[in-house]
Amino acid sequence: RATYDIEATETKWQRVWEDLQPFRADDDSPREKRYALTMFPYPSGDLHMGHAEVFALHDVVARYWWQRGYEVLNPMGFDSFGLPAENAAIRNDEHPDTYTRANIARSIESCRKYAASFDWSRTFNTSDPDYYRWTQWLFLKFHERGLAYRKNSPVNWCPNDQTVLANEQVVGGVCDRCGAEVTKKELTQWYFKITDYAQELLDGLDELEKTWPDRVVTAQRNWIGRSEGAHVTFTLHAADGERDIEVYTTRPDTLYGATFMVVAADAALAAEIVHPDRAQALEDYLVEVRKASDIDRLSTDRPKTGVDLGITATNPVSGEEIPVWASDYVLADYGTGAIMAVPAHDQRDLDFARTMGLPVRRVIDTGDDNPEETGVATSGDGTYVNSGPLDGLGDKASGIRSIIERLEADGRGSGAVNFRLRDWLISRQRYWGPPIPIIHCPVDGEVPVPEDQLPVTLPVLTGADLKPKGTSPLGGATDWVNTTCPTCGGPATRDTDTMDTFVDSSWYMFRYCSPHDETQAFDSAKVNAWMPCNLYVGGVEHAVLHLLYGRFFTKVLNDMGLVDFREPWSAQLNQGFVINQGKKMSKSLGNGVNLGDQLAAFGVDAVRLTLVFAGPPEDDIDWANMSPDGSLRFLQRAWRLSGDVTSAPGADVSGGDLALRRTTARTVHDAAELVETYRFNVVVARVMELVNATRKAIDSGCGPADPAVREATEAVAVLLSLVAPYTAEEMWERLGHEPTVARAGWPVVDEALLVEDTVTAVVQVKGKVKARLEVSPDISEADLEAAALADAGVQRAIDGATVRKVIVRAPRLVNVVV
Ligand code: ANZ
Repeated sequence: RATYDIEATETKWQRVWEDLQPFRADDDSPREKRYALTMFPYPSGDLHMGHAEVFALHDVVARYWWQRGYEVLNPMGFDSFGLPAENAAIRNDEHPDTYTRANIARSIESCRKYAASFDWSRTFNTSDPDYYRWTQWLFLKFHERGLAYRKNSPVNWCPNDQTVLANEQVVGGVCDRCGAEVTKKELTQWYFKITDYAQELLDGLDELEKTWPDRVVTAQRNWIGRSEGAHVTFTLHAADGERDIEVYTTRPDTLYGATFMVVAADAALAAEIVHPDRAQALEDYLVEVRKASDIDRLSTDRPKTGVDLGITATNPVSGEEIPVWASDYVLADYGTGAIMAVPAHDQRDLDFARTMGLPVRRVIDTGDDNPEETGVATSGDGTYVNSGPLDGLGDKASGIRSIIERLEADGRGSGAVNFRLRDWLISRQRYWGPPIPIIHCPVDGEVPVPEDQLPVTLPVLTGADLKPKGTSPLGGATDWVNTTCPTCGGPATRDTDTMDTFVDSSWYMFRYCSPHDETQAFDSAKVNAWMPCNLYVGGVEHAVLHLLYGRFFTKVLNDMGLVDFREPWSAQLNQGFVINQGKKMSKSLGNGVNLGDQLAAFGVDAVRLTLVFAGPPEDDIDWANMSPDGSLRFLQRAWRLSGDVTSAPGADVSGGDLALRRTTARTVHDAAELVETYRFNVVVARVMELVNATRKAIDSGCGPADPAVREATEAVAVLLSLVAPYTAEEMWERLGHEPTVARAGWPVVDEALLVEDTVTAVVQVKGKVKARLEVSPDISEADLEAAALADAGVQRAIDGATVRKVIVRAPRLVNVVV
């Protein structure tokens, strides 16, 4: 059997595409615009199976849009700042830029071979000074608006690696890289005030819910973590006098059951209010507390620890005096950092009460056994007891309302909303990121670098200079650090921190709209013309941080008047993982699949087709169960059709074989809907069916000269161009057309071919099928009834009896009741 030479074909078409540039997006095109964005990669090596999957899926949509006549923006760049490049540079004693650029060059080469339809004229790297100049400019704009600020805060600190760790990097109190015991350290850090937008970020999800994956929307809602409750003020009797302290609670209605208070042990408040006799105990306890991560601290099954602060507070509704404790299960930076403990109805409070021998008082009778005896707090609904004026009430909402009203009347509290979302810590004490464009002056304080002095470029440091030392490596570049104050001209120093890589990726989608603009971050008119992105394809691991930060940036840019929309990504699709033998690919398991090897063995098209055909895009793909060789056989089979067609291009198809024409029309019609609903695997299945039908028509039906065969084969080529671009080009050429099939246009479907000619109507008499009639799909109820009653078999079944009722459901069913 004839086959095509994979390697020669790939080389041939890469040259043609290089020449024709079929995917270059024209800002001024009169066509309707579509923006297909896929998450840009981190250039830590060459492309791998995961990239192959996401680019193949993404390309189906981008290429489909071109075929449908849209002007498509489908850009690609590189998220090139960050730790891997820096660590590689330390290892190899080189500059991170060297490592980064080598990987980017390889990845671009691989993307080209892979025939991803990216517009390479718009590519950039976030580590290019031409890009990070504008990242710095955006920082200054945020600063101007009070959205970038510095504050002291306790951060996780690894004394061995001399670096800050994220909460996720502290496992069981030790550093997950080196095993050293992690401590907390107070550091001055830069933050973006994302909390100003908490409510709006939450509200926006109601609309996005319609077009974003559920798991992403849910993850964002949980992360933002809105809760409603109240602030309640207790009077505290400290050794040096009285003071008010406020707690945040979601259950103000349980106030009569508050039998003690707990203050976060590491909050400044604890040290301020502790009785002098208990100060040493608190001090000792804090040493232990600093080792735990927030995740550990909030865990319910962790043994409770704490210190009695030796003072009391007065409950604002009952007047009761209750003891005040410090513990680590209360977090310093959530709510007010202090709680009223209601052990009967909150499990962590109950565990604490039982450990410390504190009283438990039930205030809601839920019908369950008493928590004091069972050790299980009851959080359900019930009737209030031991609660003064609330006693006997059975409704939580009124209970909450009533207590809040009372607190407000007494000036001891008010209704309140709380968010779990914290401000975004953006400073890093590392080298490979955009320097924060601030100058510290002993006279003028924090002075923004004037815009015309941007970018603040990184000083060139290599190898050992980059090693983490506890402060930013930039601090060692003395010539760079020492500068003059833009305000007073006196000696001053540069801020030595760099920005988190998530800052770079929060605005890259805007930059693609005018990537080479040297005068501004982006051209607003162009951005407004292309955006919001019609589709964003990428990994679900970015469900929270990246996607939330990008939304936040968009809202700020809208407030600045720079863009006319408030959400950057209208629709979103998350692909699954490519796994092998049921497990995630990993070096230690030795089950990695090398993309280059697969491409060499089966060709680009077969690998792409396999990934698209594997199942719904969201599902994981187990490469061990795939058969790229089967994909290759199918592609060759499709390709052979193009060699068999004998009619000329442009042949009149109207008289062609009707059955095949109907199959073609139905396939093309359905494929459009299937692509739009991301059921790409079904598109492939339908193309396979069309290939089979065409083969049959050639071999044992109307024959290769029938124009319906050409029509079908051309449709196969265009549909395959979404998934297997090389095979599709070869077919198109053999069918006598000029390249490129990628821009051939979606096949025009004759609507008449989609209409079913007849449908079968079933006629029942006394519940038994007595006739089947071929009728028009749009037959009226009256006509169908008449036709049914005229049928000889039906008449025989009625056999002269009186027809009592005829139930007609046109066009499929008639039921005769006698
Ligand atoms: C009394 C109470 C009674 C509570 C009850 C719950 C149930 P969300 O929904 O997450 O906002 N809390 C408040 N601040 C805290 C902090 N800094 N660290 C740890 N826990 C804190 O949770 C709010 C509830 O978590 C608050 O309502 C408080 O406990 C606790 F039957 O107050 B509650």
